[in-house]
Amino acid sequence: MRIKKWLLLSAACLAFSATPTVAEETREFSVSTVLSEAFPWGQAAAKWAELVEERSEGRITLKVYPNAQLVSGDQTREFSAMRSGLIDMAVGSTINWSTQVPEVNLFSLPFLMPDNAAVDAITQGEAGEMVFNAIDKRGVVPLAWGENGFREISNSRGVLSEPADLKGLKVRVVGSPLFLDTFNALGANPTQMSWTDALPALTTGAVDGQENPLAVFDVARADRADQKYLTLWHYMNDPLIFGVSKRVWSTLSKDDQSLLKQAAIDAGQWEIKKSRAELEDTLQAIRERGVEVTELTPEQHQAFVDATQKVYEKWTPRIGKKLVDTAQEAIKNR
Ligand code: X2X
Repeated sequence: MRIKKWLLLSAACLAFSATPTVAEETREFSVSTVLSEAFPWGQAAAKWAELVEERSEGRITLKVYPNAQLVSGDQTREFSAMRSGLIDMAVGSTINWSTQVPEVNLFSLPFLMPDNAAVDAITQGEAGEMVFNAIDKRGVVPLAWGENGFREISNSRGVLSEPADLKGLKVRVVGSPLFLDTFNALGANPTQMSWTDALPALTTGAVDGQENPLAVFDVARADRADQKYLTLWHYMNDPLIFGVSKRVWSTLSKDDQSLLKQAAIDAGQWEIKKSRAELEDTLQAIRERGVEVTELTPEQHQAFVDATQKVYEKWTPRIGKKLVDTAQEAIKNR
């Protein structure tokens, strides 16, 4: 009897050791995005999934859920959902994560980054590392940068070329408090709402304007939602971050962690390059649809910069003075 039991037990052990180890198991993870594959943002996530599938030889599948559907459209809850393990991974905007990670408000400081080189000086340098550390401390492992792009303002009312033109303008902004301060400083009347509600609100005229990168304006056909006037003021850039919930990360082997990270870096670089390269054509397409595009003179630009300075006074302590200084220094030396 004893021997029989022993034999059974060893057979069970053998069977157990013959099952695949964690590293060899096939696994599927959810990846949240706000915008679908019709937009560069969704394409960044799709590329990540494609590279991971290829490099893991089908062992790891990233299933992309666009339109913030895993948080019922409430994009500002994406980060906390990832932290709590409800979402495994995300390619997310710094704007949408800013309520949980105050440091990423850095990128929303008005007119901080004048050009792509300024964006890269932050993300590829010490300031970028500080931002990644802040994200990591809050339960998400940041792997790589992508880009939603410079956000430009559009509206249905008329040409915007100086702060006075924004007076009383009802502008849809994302649900991040810094945006209220920026648009209040400009005399506008900002309203927070999720992206899902933005187009209907523009279409019905509940709001007059919105701000988003050109690619988003173009693909979402904001011109059909009465957005006839577009001002290229480049007031902020909206980077994307590829992130993984720590709960998931800790279950991965070192090799799989590196595989995911390298694939995210490659997908991010691919998407940033592609988005920037497409910008001219996108602008052309928008113009051809009859949208009146306004470019600012240096003086007009400066008037917007001056009008929004108090946002820095309020937000620099919240973001962290050292981080803001480091970013500004990097921009100066770019
Ligand atoms: O809601 C927006 O404006 C969008 C799609 O750009 C973001 O998620 C930040």
